[in-house]
Amino acid sequence: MLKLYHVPGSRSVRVRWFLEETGLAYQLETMPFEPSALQAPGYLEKNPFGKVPALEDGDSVLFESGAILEYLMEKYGDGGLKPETGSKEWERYLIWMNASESVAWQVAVYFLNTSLIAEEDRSAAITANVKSRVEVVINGTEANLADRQYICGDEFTAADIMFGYSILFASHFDFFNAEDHPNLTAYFERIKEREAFQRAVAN
Ligand SMILES: N[C@@H](CCC(=O)N[C@@H](CS)C(=O)NCC(=O)O)C(=O)O
Repeated sequence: MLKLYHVPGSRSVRVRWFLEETGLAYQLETMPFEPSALQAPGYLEKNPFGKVPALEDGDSVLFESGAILEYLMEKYGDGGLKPETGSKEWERYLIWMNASESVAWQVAVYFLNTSLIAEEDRSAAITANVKSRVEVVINGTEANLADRQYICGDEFTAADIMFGYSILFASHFDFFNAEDHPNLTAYFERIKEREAFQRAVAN
């Protein structure tokens, strides 16, 4: 059976969400968000970066949330979560799958510099700089959602799992609101209504 190494609330939520959407059977190995667990030699054999998620499938071990989703779709069928190759939706799928861990993840630098590191080590210049960059990404997402229900089109796809988790993370900060970002706010509500999402974020 598939075994997912998981820290509640972390990026392993993406894999759990995918597994819940598709109904693939899995076993959850819940770990503490601590270097003693994530950098333990036994776990570094599964994810050499010392991060979650990792997924065990027999003698295969995968890491990187996007790679795991692609692996599961290729190996076990996509569960209708991948647009048809060559379609406009597929073009957006490729873009937003990748944007989820690149431009959208600049929010993490903001989090680091406003919460995680000691106050005396924080830089107002870095905070202001990254904030303005994240705002451009948020506005670009708002525009993308102007004429579609989901990130690639009117169907929910794995790109909504990847990007939806990035938006979940961004929602903990003051980056978007219903007045200035009605499309993104409605999208986020639509995502949160999904039962598979709700099961994935349950601890
Ligand atoms: N690009 C990786 C990022 C994985 C990642 O950074 N996971 C975080 C939790 S959201 C983690 O395990 N951090 C532990 C640490 O950095 O010590 C993915 O998408 O799987």
